[in-house]
Amino acid sequence: MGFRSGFVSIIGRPNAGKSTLLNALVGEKVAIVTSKPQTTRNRIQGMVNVSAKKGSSAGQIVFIDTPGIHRPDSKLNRKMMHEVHEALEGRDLLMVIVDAAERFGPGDQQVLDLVKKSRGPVFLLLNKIDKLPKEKLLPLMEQYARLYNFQEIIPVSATLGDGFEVLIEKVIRALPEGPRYFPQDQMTDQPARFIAAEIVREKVLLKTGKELPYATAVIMDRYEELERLVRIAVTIYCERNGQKAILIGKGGSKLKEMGTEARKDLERLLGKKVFLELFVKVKADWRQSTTFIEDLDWRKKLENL
Ligand SMILES: Nc1nc2c(ncn2[C@@H]2O[C@H](COP(=O)(O)OP(=O)(O)OP(=O)(O)O)[C@@H](O)[C@H]2O)c(=O)[nH]1
Ligand SMILES: [Mg+2]
Repeated sequence: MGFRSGFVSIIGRPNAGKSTLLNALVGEKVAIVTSKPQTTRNRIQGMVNVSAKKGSSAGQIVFIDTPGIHRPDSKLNRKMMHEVHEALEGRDLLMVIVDAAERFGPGDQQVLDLVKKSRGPVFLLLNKIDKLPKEKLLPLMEQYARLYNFQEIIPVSATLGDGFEVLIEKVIRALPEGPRYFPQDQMTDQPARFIAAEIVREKVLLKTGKELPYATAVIMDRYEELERLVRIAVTIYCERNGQKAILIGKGGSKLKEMGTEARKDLERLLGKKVFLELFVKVKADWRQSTTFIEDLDWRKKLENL
């Protein structure tokens, strides 16, 4: 059997576990994860290289993580949904992921409606089965089988890695023969400086309350790789002065906390010492600004160089 390869888009509701799954499959943190919905804002590719086994071919799977499917109410949200639609085009396989521990609701229906409009094979992943009583799994699989003609329904736990072997095997089998699209040691298509900005955003999301995550964006001002050190300066944007005060905290304590955690992650990721500077700025209504939102998109930025 020849080498197989292809692009596999992962779509689903916010918080279903798309990014957790991507990271676990790739074996490296290429996408940020938090318990807050709408964490992911751009589509992210993660590569998985598979070696040949008895009865199955070797291959390379390019998984594409996407923002959670939701009804957009701002330019930022529209841009996020645009990223989902981009991932629905030109891929070899679609993988829908649902939180098996949650009831099927209007959000899931919205996902299903999108799936029905798409062409090609579709897998359904029932994620978070670690949270589901065992006897509920089979009825749930039957319930989903009635909703759509999924090519496969695979129960997984993205956090425990349950079901991964079956998943990889079935994905490889569903892909066409093709080339290795990326070098074997490349894990993601994102530039390091974009991942660095994302890591800072993750800390902001983790360290702040309910409303702030949606109102914050992180822009890389400086990324300078020296021999032993990487110098990074980023600005965290928010929409109001009150939010700025929360982000900075008493005597700068919150900002310092976020900076320390981000720096530790970055040093691990980059394998070098990191000198990280954080700034906070207010930019009213940035979520409605087309130019600002384009500035957040590294693909657009690379095109404009
Ligand atoms: N118990 C359990 N929790 C999980 C599993 N997979 C993901 N989670 C948790 O679910 C939450 C959301 O995970 P994400 O990977 O950020 O979800 P997402 O679908 O990428 O979310 P958005 O980017 O906001 O659309 C996090 O708190 C994860 O730790 C799983 O298999 N089991
Ligand atoms: Mg995500």
